[in-house]
Amino acid sequence: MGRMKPNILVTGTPGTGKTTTSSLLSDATGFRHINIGDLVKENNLHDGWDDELECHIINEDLVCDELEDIMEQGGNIVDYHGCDFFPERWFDKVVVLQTDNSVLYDRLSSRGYMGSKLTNNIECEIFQVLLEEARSSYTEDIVVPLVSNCVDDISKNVTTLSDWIRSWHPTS
Ligand code: DAT
Repeated sequence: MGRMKPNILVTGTPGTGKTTTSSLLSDATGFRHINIGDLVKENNLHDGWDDELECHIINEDLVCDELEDIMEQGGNIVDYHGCDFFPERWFDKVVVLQTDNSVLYDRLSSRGYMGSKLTNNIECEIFQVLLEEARSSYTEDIVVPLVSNCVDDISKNVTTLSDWIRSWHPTS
């Protein structure tokens, strides 16, 4: 039997607002917010620390194993700055948040990002890496880019996605 509630993936370059948006969407819908970065840390689903990229080396197989049963139930909002290693069948919608470079630059700087970590992320946004990754990993009609430049955008996006969740029916 198919799931009775949809699963949504919220992806995008770090700083585009994935966690803020997912958390508010979770409040609005009662869906479970799964922050992959936190899950990896809490459950040790990694192969150590990458000094250069300053992040955990995520073990994608362990993450997918950990989430399989939960995703099967539906009702999940998954939040991660990558999207190409999840099983395609998990998601009914893939949201790619996008932020203007200058706005993103300020956000990441105030988060303490500097040097190559800062420029790598800005380049990731300029070259629309996550949008490309989403489009090559999922069917085109479920991938939606959403602008996330200001607080108003967050509210709009949460409303759009809550409406979509409410109108979703198990199909097929
Ligand atoms: P992400 O999870 O994509 O890394 P975040 O939700 O942690 O991003 O947001 C990073 C910071 O930027 C945080 O201080 C909230 C702020 N922010 C995010 N999206 C925003 C938006 N659309 N307008 C204003 N501030 C935003």
